[in-house]
Amino acid sequence: MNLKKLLKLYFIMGSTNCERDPRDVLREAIDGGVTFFQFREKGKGSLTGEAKREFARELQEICGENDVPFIVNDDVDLALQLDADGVHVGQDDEAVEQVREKIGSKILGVSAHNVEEAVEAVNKGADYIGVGPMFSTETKADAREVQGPRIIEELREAGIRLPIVGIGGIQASNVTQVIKAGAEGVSVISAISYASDPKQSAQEFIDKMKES
Ligand code: 3NM
Repeated sequence: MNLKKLLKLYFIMGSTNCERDPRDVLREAIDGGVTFFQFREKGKGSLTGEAKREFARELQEICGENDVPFIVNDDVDLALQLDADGVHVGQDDEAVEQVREKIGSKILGVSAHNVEEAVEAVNKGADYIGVGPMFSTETKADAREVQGPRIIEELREAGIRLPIVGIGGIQASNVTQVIKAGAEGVSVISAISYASDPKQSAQEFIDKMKES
């Protein structure tokens, strides 16, 4: 498995991120070229307990049918129950080394917002780093100040070699800036989940990234 290649177009979604049936949105997004998927069930009105688990299972199945890795945000127990391909944690979630111990060789992604956090994530066993917000976003209520793609250049200059994905406010129109700054790929929620045509939106991302 080539993680760098798989991280190219990393779609993230939960039930509160779309207006249509999320299963259809995911299928269409994968048809358009999504290479990696994170189940992120967060925010007001999100599912919990068995309903969350069942929903996750359905999305996992769609990913499995299409050879797209299925990653669970935050919920390590759910990832283990479902035998997901990996887990993504933020700075306020469970400690990285503890998560690594629990998930063994599964993929481990960590959100970082500066060089210090990124170096620590690398040292504690992350497989890739999510860095943001690249641009202004309304999807994450507690997102930090916009950093811009420059932060990715800084991480590369600081010697971080791990795969990096940019996140936050990324659209087909600004994706090349993130790739040019040194990211392997981009993580996207709303530009795909709310698109009237998620397949076309994903295709646009792929086309733009081919040009950069
Ligand atoms: N994390 P959209 S920004 C989940 O900066 C998330 O770490 C961020 O959603 C960070 O693509 C963000 O709709 C939201 O802007 C990304």
